[in-house]
Amino acid sequence: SQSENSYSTKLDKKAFKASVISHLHSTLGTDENKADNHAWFKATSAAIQELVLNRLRTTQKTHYMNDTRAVHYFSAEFLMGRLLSNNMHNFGLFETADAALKELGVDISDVLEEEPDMALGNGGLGRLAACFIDSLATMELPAIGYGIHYENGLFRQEIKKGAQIERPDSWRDYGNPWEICRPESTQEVPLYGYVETKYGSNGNIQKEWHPGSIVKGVPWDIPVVGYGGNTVNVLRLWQSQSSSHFNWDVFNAGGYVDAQRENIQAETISKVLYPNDETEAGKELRLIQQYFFSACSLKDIIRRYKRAHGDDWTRFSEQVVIQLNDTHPAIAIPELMRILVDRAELDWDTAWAISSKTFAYTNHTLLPEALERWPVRMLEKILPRHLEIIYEINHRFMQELEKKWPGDNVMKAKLSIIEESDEKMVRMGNLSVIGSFKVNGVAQIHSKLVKENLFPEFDQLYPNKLTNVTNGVTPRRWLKACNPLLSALITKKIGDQWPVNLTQLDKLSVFADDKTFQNQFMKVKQKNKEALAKEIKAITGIAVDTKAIFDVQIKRLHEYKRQHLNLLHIMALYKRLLKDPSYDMHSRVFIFGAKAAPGYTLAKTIIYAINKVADKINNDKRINNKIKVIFLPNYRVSLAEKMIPAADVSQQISTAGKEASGTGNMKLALNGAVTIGTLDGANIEIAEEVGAENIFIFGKTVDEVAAINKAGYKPYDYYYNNSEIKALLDWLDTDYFTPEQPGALSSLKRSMLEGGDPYLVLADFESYSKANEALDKAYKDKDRWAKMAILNTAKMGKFTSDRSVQEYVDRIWKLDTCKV
Ligand code: 26Q
Repeated sequence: SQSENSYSTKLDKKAFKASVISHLHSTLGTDENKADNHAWFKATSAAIQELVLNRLRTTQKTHYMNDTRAVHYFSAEFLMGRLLSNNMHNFGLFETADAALKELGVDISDVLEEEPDMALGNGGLGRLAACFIDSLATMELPAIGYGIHYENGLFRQEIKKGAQIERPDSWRDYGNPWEICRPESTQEVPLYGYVETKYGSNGNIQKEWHPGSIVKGVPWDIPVVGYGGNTVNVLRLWQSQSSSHFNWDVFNAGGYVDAQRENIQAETISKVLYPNDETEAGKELRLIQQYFFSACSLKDIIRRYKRAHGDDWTRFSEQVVIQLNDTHPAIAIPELMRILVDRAELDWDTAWAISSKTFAYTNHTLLPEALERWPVRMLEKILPRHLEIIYEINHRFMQELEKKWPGDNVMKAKLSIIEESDEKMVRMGNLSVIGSFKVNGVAQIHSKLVKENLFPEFDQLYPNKLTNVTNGVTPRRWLKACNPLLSALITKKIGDQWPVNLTQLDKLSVFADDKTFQNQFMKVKQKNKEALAKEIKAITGIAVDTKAIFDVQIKRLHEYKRQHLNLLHIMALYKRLLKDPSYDMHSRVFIFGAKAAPGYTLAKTIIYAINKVADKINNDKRINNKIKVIFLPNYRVSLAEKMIPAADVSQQISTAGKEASGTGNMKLALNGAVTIGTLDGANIEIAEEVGAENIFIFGKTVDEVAAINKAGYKPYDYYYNNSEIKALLDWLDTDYFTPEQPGALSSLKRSMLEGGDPYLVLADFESYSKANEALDKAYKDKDRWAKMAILNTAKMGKFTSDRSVQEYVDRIWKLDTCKV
């Protein structure tokens, strides 16, 4: 109706004020005089949520009436961050809300700060899912995100005496204004038990799984508002609940997760997000989590499909496409087969034809330790019928291989879903490739390595299955909302369409040499640096010079990301300054944000090392404040939104071939930071876009890394042949940085010598040091730097998640837009 469609013009300042006050009274039970910032946050969110829910109803009605094909994005993680600011921006109501709250005597930024992050993800993979559902709604595509309603998201990080401490993240303590519980759509999930063989209605052998226990999945819906506010899709997150009539078996969680567990209950399943990214946990509870949300989501999809199509399965894969965000939900493949074969009593070939046209799989990593494998024994215990189905899938696949490569058992062993090791394992990557119609990597180089190194035989067998879709980020959150000053400047120059058509940023290129524009652009950067400096002061007590280079490395702590290479270089600069106080360098503030997996000892040592080196450098009067090192605790989406607009330099320094894509690299460059980075992941494509003059590339290439490893890498050669490297590593072995704890950093030195330096830190050190010198020189030339910064923003058009999603739509999902 007309009134429903005039959503964005419906609320002027006066009406918005009235709505907030009405919610303050009737939803919050308080009033203008008593309300604190949190009450204002709740009331403002409620006012916005009213509009959100109207559009949600209209969207769902429209999708239902049009019986649209939809993508179902299955992900164990959705790193949503805060929603209020984004939802206001997407409804075009941010300025209205700002002005309305001002008249009520309330500062909107204080209100926004009240919102806890939805930290239901570890890092890149989880945030990518959040960017994709933002783009899907913005592009008016029928889509639903399916995941887990973790009671505790990624742990809150505290730094005590330089070391990381994990604390639980309870993001719903004071209620969440966005989520809606849908008890009417509760699903039941079977677990454990045994399989019975019997005769089905048509006289064929049928299998029936008699579960040992059943848990309930209760869905919570989070509305996902598209830019412009027309389409509102949903993110459906499942919460586990015990179902009264079954007993709950004992299972182990272990470590950090163990500490969170109070009792052996069904509720445990959705209690906590596993904090290990890029490492396999192999824990029973993790597998149960994966099955729990996959099974709930599939049942939900099938219920919706049957409402429209009854028992006619022939159109299922025309209506439903399921994207697997890594192998975490891969158990959905045998689960769909189980439903089709055991429940719907379709024959195997018919079922497989449906299933293998339904799933597509995204690979996010090549690191062997991150490739999921589950013990056969564990599957047998928890999901006995699924194990049988996996064996059947594998058996038929082996027959297919025999036809293609007769007698080639080496090939069969390689491609088998079952790894015949001492403890037999199920390889979820192989299952995903076999069970999907498309498999994609997340940046060109990564997808090439997926084809050539990870799955070369699969690429031969299925020539068009493996493909690339380079990642992207949503410019609504990562420029418009987080960097209002730069956004306003850009809009003044090129109009207001860039948030939905990011390649228009290229129109800024013609102003890259324009002195006036350079001044305006760098003035915005300066203001953002001042805001971050204030934040740094408030959080750490440390004052930083905002004329210094703000150099930022923000990402999970992992050896392959090489925060320790950055640290070694900082120590080198410090040493050079101590040796020669006139050493020529522009002052620089090195800012880190990183969480380490709680069980990853070396990663925690690197955090400790950064903090200890920081203490020493920050308090050393001899170096005249030339260097400051800041470690901001509890890095998360909302902190990223404050750091990224203020960055001059973006550190993207992974060992070539190890970072699948990276997405922080895109966010930073979009906000005018210049990258110092290796030829890895999406850095390569960023370099292509901005040009070699506007990025500092260093280090061994993928091919060089392979050659070095083949020849046998000898880190000691670098140690003995480069006196600076030797001095730096030896420095870690003294008590200079940790007088109260001698030897605390020795393990870091050892990892790069006896440990074999698996990520080639020493091999890349000199090249990194040179690139840093070039960067320092470039920064001293103000005009040159301004031009570089502008061109970084101007050339980031490719990296909008709208482009990524459009590629998925064209080449994988085959969806039509549905105007609401
Ligand atoms: C697996 C098993 C058990 C417990 C946890 C996990 C687990 C959890 C999260 C394994 C991996 C992850 C996350 C991986 C991830 O974030 N990968 C990143 O994905 C980004 C989006 O594609 C890329 O840009 C990054 O390069 C990649 O590292």
